[in-house]
Amino acid sequence: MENNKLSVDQAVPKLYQKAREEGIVTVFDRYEAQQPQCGFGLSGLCCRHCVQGPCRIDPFGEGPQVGICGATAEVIVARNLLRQVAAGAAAHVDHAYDVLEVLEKIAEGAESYGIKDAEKLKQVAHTLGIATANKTEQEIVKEMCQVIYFDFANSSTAPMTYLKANSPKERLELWEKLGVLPRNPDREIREALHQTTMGMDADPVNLILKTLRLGLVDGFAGLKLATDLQDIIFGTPQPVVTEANLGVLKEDYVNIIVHGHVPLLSEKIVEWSRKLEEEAKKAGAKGINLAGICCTGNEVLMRQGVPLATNFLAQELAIVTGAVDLMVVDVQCIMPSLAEIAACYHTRLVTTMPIVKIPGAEHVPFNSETADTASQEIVRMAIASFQKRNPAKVYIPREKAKVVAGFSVEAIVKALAKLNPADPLKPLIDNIVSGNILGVVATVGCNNAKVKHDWFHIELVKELIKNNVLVVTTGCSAHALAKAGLMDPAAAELAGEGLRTVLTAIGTANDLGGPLPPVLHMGSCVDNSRIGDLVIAVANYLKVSPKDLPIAASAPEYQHEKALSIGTWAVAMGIMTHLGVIPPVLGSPKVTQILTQDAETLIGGKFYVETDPYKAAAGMIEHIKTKRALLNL
Ligand code: NFS
Ligand code: SF4
Repeated sequence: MENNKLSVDQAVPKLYQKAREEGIVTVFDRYEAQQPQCGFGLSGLCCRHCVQGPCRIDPFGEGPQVGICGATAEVIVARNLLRQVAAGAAAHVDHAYDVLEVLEKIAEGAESYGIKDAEKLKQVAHTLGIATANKTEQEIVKEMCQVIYFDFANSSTAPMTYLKANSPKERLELWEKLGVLPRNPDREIREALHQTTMGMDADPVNLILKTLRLGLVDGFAGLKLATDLQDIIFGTPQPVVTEANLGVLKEDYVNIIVHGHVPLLSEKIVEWSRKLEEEAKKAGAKGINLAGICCTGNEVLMRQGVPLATNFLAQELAIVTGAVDLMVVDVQCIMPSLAEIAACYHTRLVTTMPIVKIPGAEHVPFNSETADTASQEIVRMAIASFQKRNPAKVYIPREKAKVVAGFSVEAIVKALAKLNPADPLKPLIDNIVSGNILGVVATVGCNNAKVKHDWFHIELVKELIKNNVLVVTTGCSAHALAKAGLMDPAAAELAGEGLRTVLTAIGTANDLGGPLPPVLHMGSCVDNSRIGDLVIAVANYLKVSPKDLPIAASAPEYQHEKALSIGTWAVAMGIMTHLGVIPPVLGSPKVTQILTQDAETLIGGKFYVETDPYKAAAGMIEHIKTKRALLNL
């Protein structure tokens, strides 16, 4: 691929060039090798749900219009989408469940983890209706685990407790009316797989309603549950100052990269990297330097100030620097190609989870029992690896940007309280009402090899902030914006005048000596629940539904099934959700129409597909203005 088409991140073409010279194939090359991609797959018109298939529907009406069993384009597309959303939800729920199991172990007295945020523990307990007075932390945790486990064991038709406890009444009533209230999350995922097997549901509308239900499973049993429990165990993020991009790697330090998603692993690697610093010095390094890739990078950035190395699409290039002594991974978004690339350098790739093994990587089993011993072992492996580094192969790009991050809802409220201690949300609302802030857009999700790396995220966001739209962000979108310098308070100068005034007022009230950055980093992809919490808080404050707010969400460069399930949750919440990559549904005009049009009347939110960042920004701004007008703003 031509160097200037790869990425707007300047570290990428340099490392890509290095990879080429060293004969290493990366995601960019493999993407080219896949061209042209199959039109049936792109439009969602291929079914492999039984072995009579694969069946394909001809979108141009000349070839077959039904599969061998008689399934139509509408059915095949709707079934495929439901399966993707169910898979995304499964990933997040499994993540949350892993954290839940550790929380239970803490209550039983396990010592590898503890409770860092007792306030959050109490707050979550209250939300679940658990009294906390005169109870020890362990007692509260035990009760909380019981309530949450009940959701996973529930065999009745009662809706999920965790969802009921955390949703606005108006939404609950609507979801009930539409029949999309999820019961036991595991059962919903199982049922979605069943419903989409051969000879099952042939009603696209029924399939889409189930998709919405799986979106709610994702939002509450996945995102919200994971974030809440992680905050309890590891602390709720507060503002941190750090840096982003591969320039954070250090030549004379042991460089360890954490990659994956669940902070159970990455937090322990942070802890042991700090504790074993002396051993690294004895081995000839100046110390241990940690950096993160993908969402676990966001987790340790938000709570520990660990710098971001890079995001999804450049994960291989981190290794191509030749300066990474060890990369340790847990689950999700880990390219299998990493092992082959690591083998070209001294880099050790370490897998840790029973469900993620990669031939060529070393495997160190990590769980709540082995957490400390395994982490020590991994950090020591990195120190040993440092001594084998080949300086001739090292190239660390200089690119890096200053990042101010750590904006949990709690941190945002705390910052706003400096302006109005009695009523912290009021300054935010007042500025929305006055038009200083036109509205709020959340940019989330991944990189996708189909899109010039980081380009859509950055162009879209620059356009939004210029028009006084406050941007909150998570996931690999947050990485992109961080690397582009948009989380540096200095970037406030790119914001429109109204937005800049607000950012400066909040920054000054908080003694920051300048404005807040125009883009607020709210965390990992599961932390999209923080955005959900903020939306609900503002809606409750104004006594309206989330669907009435001047807001939108966007996944400009998404690739993962998780992004589809998150997007479905956002739509179910009533939020217009932009997709910058065309989802595989265009093969069904009916499904496309429901998702992009009818959904709005049904539930208040809809998908908005636009592959041009400037048009997408304009579309979202127009949407925001419409919502403002409806609120008489
Ligand atoms: Ni979200 Fe995170 Fe990145 Fe996409 Fe992957 S890391 S959970 S899925 S690629 S944002
Ligand atoms: Fe073909 Fe129907 Fe089997 Fe799908 S389920 S592969 S459409 S026969």
